[in-house]
Amino acid sequence: MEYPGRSLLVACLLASSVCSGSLPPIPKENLLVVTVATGETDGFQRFMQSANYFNYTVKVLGLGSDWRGGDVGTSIGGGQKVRLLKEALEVLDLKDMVVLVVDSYDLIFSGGPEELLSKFQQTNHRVVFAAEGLVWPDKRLAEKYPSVRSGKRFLNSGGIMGYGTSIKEMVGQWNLHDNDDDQLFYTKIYLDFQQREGLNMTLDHKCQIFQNLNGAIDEVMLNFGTDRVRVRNAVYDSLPVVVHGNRKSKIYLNYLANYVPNAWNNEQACTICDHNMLDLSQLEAFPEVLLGVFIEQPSPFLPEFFQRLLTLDYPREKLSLFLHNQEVLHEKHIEKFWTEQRHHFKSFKVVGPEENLSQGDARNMGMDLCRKDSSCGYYFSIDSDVMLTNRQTLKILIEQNRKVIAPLVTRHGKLWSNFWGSLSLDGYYARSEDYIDIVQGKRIGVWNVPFLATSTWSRVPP
Ligand SMILES: *[C@@H]1O[C@H](CO)[C@@H](O)[C@H](O)[C@H]1NC(C)=O
Ligand SMILES: *[C@@H]1O[C@H](CO)[C@@H](O)[C@H](O)[C@H]1NC(C)=O
Ligand SMILES: *[C@@H]1O[C@H](CO)[C@@H](O)[C@H](O)[C@H]1NC(C)=O
Ligand SMILES: [Mn+2]
Repeated sequence: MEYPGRSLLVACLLASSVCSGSLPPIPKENLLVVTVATGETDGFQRFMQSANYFNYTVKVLGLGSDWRGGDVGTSIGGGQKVRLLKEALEVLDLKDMVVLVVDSYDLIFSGGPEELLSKFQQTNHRVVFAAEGLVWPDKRLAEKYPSVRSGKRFLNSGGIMGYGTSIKEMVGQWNLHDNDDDQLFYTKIYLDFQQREGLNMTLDHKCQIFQNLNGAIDEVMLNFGTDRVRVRNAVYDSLPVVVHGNRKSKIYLNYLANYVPNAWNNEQACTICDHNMLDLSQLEAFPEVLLGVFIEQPSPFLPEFFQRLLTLDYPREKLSLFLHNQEVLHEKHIEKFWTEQRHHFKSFKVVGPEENLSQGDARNMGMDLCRKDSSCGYYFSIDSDVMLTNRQTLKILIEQNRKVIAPLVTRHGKLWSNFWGSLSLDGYYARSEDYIDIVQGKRIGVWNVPFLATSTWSRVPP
């Protein structure tokens, strides 16, 4: 049944500032999105994909220049971002403009410009920063922060939104070095009462606009719609527009970005999986693949496991094998396999239990073999308790044309079972923080490997 006022009600829900009767909405054309990216990393492409989906216009600063802002993933730095922003704003006409400044390697959009502008207006401040529950980089500043009754207390500079003239005034104060810390710079301004009032600054304490994921993973969930997926903060009952994998939450952002904003939906399943595929038939030769096989525990049906491995549809002379066996009881199976099959592979290396290698060292050794061999195009890691049920697995994986595909690393709390990737020079596997380096900024697709069945792996949706 239709009733009068229904459509007005819907419009009010979408942009409640219109309904509060206070201010006219800010036109979309007045929004300027700015980010700094020195290279078009996978993370950057993911950011742009989400921006394009919502028709954001993004101004990218610094492309092609050298990064001199330090290693922001693990230590302080990032000042170069502020310098480039300051330089850019100096020459722009900012009258009536609203500027959104965001990171791009570790950030995606989950909502569109109208919603963003409306939520910004509702803050009733001229400058709004993202907020987080953990203070960084200087813990000693924690007590200087104004206390909040509920919500996140500390500033995060991965997301800043404000009227252009105010943002310009704020970053105009920058006179530090490129490797000084951007977040510390903004924090000091915010903690200065005069400046905070003068610039009319606030933090987005309840994640209406910005969701920082570090320390907040338990607060967020995915909301599946018919054609879109959103991140919802269940603590503040909000639908943040910007989602940021700050600090150690980058893997979790990778996981969310497997769905948000429309990478996966209930109707079409994965909508981006067939983007940028590789056509194997167009290659002159099949690339070489190193298979890393890990027998880290007694495994029933090991001979059957080997049989399945041999049925892989791939030119045998392009396959090398690295096998780590931790179990004395399996030595006879491996001996037989090795005797019968080693000549059919390009190379075949076994590391047995007598080497007393830890699991992590063994996995690193497998990857290193590939990394140090320039003819090794891809690395495929499989555990002996995994059943390979599709003979085309290698070909399909190569056709996906992704840097890293790992079905299990995206599962919270469960880091490792199978791993596939054409290795770049920047990643090592270890069950430590190094692990983040492997996947940082790279796309991981659970959907990419629907043909690997393991005892522990389950498919989307989560
Ligand atoms: C973006 O713009 C295109 C073309 O104008 C339009 O078809 C599409 O619906 C817009 N997307 C969103 C999310 O508004
Ligand atoms: C910020 O400015 C708005 C008007 O633009 C005003 O209503 C509000 O009270 C100001 N907030 C603070 C904290 O000064
Ligand atoms: C194997 O390594 C572990 C830990 O590195 C050590 O405790 C153990 O004694 C070693 N065993 C043998 C047989 O060398
Ligand atoms: Mn960031």
